[in-house]
Amino acid sequence: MTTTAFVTGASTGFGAAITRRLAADGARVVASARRVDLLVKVATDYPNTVHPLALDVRDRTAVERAIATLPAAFAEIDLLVNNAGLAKGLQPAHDADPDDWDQMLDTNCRGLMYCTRAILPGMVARGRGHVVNVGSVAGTYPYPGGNVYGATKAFVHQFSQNLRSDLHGTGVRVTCVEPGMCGDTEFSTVRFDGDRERADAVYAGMRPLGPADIAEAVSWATSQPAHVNINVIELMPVAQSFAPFQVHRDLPTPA
Ligand code: NDP
Ligand code: 8X3
Repeated sequence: MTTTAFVTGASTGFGAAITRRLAADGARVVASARRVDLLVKVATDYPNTVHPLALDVRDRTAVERAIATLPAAFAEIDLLVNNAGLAKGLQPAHDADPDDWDQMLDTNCRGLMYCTRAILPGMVARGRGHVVNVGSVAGTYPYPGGNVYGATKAFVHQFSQNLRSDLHGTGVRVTCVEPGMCGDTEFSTVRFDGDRERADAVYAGMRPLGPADIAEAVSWATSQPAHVNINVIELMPVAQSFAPFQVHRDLPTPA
């Protein structure tokens, strides 16, 4: 049976790679994001297979309308990949811009909730389906300046686990994919408001993951036999690992 997938944030980065990979694997894919010109470029390579859809996931009414009015060939979604998201800024909480915080919450949490809520009923009614949420290592491991971004990804992790509980017995599967540093996307350029030099410096002198690695994880998790649920996939580049706790030492050194 042909899978019908709905991928958010499909215009660049992970979402474009996931769309291409799923289409190459034989799925029909609704590729959604705000920049429809970029979606059309992806769709051009997969005629009749990738359906470009202009959508801002923060707009609940638009999400509900878009799901309700999909062309018949794309209407019965078996696989939702909630990938749209962003980090904005790296300032400590006391200096951060509250508008950046709102945008991260609205996109990474609310947008993901809206798409899930709109698509799940069809999956439950058909007794099959798979929701893949894109979290991050930032949802588990804190780092300076990660404040709200990391918190939104902790939400994505826990929402995914709670979905599994709600969907118990329905046949619908849920996976949270939690990558570490990944290059060749717009992630850091967006985080630093278009400052390419600062964005490139994040990946200087190391080999990050690439979007194809994330697409591979999604393809693997969604191609397991129907009785297997991959709960969480956490992946990092070999060049990234853990640091010790930081310790602030401001007491006088004993003589
Ligand atoms: P990109 O910036 O390349 O991709 C983000 C995608 O989200 C774009 O397609 C963008 O499309 C879309 N998007 C942003 N806001 C909205 C919105 N309001 N409505 C609809 N689509 C939106 O970054 P990545 O591919 O790296 O990131 C994808 C996901 O992976 C994000 O959730 C990110 O947090 C997560 N992640 C990234 C990591 C990394 O190191 N790169 C590591 C771990 C997780 P458009 O602007 O056209 O709407
Ligand atoms: C992005 C991963 O480590 O850059 O979610 O915050 S990290």
